[in-house]
This record gives sequence, C-alpha cells and structure tokens, in this order.
Amino acid sequence: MLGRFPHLAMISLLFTAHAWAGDIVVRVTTPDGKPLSDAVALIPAKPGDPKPAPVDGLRMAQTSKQFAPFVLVAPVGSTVEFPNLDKFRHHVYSFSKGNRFELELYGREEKRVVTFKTAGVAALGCNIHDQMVAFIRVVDTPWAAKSGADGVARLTAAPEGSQRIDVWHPYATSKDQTVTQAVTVSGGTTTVTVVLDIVPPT
Ligand SMILES: [Cu+2]
Repeated sequence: MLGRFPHLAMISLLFTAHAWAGDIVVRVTTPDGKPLSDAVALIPAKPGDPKPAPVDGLRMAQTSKQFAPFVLVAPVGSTVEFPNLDKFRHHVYSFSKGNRFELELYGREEKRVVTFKTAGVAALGCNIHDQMVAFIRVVDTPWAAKSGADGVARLTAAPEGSQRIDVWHPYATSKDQTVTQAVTVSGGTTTVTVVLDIVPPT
C-alpha cells in the first residue's frame, strides 16, 4: 500500500520527526572541570515557540542575612514570594531594567510578593545588608533550567533538530555572562558540556 503511495510514507515520517522531542542534559563546569551550580541553561525563545507557563509562589527567602536561593529561574509573569525568615528587617530591591521593584523594610514572618514581567536578569540587593546578593533569571522560553550542585541542568522535551543553548551565570566572565553552544537534539537524551569561567566579586 505504501509502495503505491510513497508520499504517504514521507508525510508520516515528517510528522513523526516533528512530534519527537529530546531531553538535553547540560553539564556545566568551570575550566578545571569542577561542576558549576547556579548556572541557567536555556534555549532562547524563537517566534512561534510556545510560551512558558507562569508559576505562582516561587520563593526567594531571606535567611541569616542571605538570600536563598542564590539564583532563581522564573518564567515571565511568575510571582515570587519574598519571605523574611530572620528576626530583623530587610529592605529588598532590584534596579534591573524591566524588573525594578522595592520592598520597604519588612520584618519576620512578613511576606511580600512581586510579579516579574520582563525577560532578563533581576539583580537583587538589600538596603540594610550589603552582602545580600541574589539573581532572578526571568525567562520567556519553556526550556530553561538551573544547574544543581552536580553542575547538571536538564532541559526536557526540547524540540528536535539543531538548537542553540545559552548558559548564563551571574559571575561568568564571558559577554553577557553567557556562553553559547550548539547542540543537535534527536530524541532520547543528548548530553552537552559547557564550560564557564567564573570570577566572583571581591
Ligand atoms: Cu537585609
């Protein structure tokens, strides 16, 4: 039957190929091969890509005069809670373009919520405690993930074919704190290693 209608077989193959998606395991390391945590791997959004679903109730806590986590990934339109777990007050702000906000002095067990509407980086600080630094990477792609302590970030159900992956870390020395790498996704799991040179501020 397919011999009589070879175009049907062709259509079927094309359809199957498009339905395929693959997972990408991004191993992020420093130049000496150590796993690098808190890096954000993403496939930049292209026209026609699905939008990421906003997430409600993401969390950026203040505890022991630090933010936790150090890096948070938030799809555009997500809300982030800023609970203060310390016994003293914090005054959290971001002056980053598109994601400016200021949470006036607030105390223990008080919670503030901010909606992040612009893709980019929101650098967080506290007016009271200079050492408090954290970053929210606001993304407009459904394929974004942060590397864990093992340096691995997983992008699931990425479209097959040739893809560009951007890996960002707030202290990377590369342009825009980003290293770009090409990867070919062909179903199953594809592993790629990305090296970032990091210089934390002194
Ligand atoms: Cu503070």
